[in-house]
Amino acid sequence: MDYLVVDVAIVGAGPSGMTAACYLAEDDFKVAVFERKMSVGGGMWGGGMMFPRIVVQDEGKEILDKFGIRSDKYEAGYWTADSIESVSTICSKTVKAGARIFNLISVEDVMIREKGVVEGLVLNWSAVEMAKLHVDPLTIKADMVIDATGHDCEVVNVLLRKMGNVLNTPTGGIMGEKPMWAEAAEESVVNNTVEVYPGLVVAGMSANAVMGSPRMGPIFGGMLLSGRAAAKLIAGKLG
Ligand code: 48H
Repeated sequence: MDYLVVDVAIVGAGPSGMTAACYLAEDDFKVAVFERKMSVGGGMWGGGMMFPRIVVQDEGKEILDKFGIRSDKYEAGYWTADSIESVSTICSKTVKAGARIFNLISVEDVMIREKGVVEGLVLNWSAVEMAKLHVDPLTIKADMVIDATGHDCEVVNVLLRKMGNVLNTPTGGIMGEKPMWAEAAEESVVNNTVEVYPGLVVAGMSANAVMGSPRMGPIFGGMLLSGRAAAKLIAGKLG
């Protein structure tokens, strides 16, 4: 009941979603994160090909340091960190900063009314979704929403299904994720962290999928930097 109206609603508790949540909560915004799975962390637990290490570049290390995650220098410009320590620490700091994470909740739709902007989310239990039960959902209201759902950019997908090609992209639609190119992808993911539709910001892999940029494998610095960029953009808008 306390989270039916929030400042920012974030879909997906992967690295980009939790990082955005942490920065926004530290700035005293009321933040709810909705995560379909039982566990938070998205694709970060598995590191690179299930070796439990993530790689970050110098800029990404700033965020590891902020969270207090230990890292080792691999070579000039690149650092590695334990993926389990990374997820568990980011989660702990995010919750302690005041963000509320709701796991086992799936976002199935957006709320758009007279103003024509995204002003909330439509939620259901993940168990209902998995069992394909015909159970009507509930809504929550948010000043801003972040799609941090990873490769599938699910919130943007549902928006397009309902509203047509209305995005702030060259075609108005989803440009589609491009093949692996780590260096380019890491740079573009921060630039792609934008408001793609009024009230809806994309972050993390969702940003690269929507804006037509490559993937980057186990380099996770961009996910953290994109989460921070989304928080900064929203803090600037909401004041
Ligand atoms: C509730 C949902 C819904 C929904 C999805 O995939 P993630 O880890 O996302 P990012 O963008 O923070 O990080 C991406 C990274 O893990 C990755 O995949 C990389 C770097 N890949 C590079 C490459 O080359 O492959 O987390 C997204 C989270 C997950 O936990 C989902 O369960 C959750 O979002 N989610 N939650 N409602 N409709 N859709």
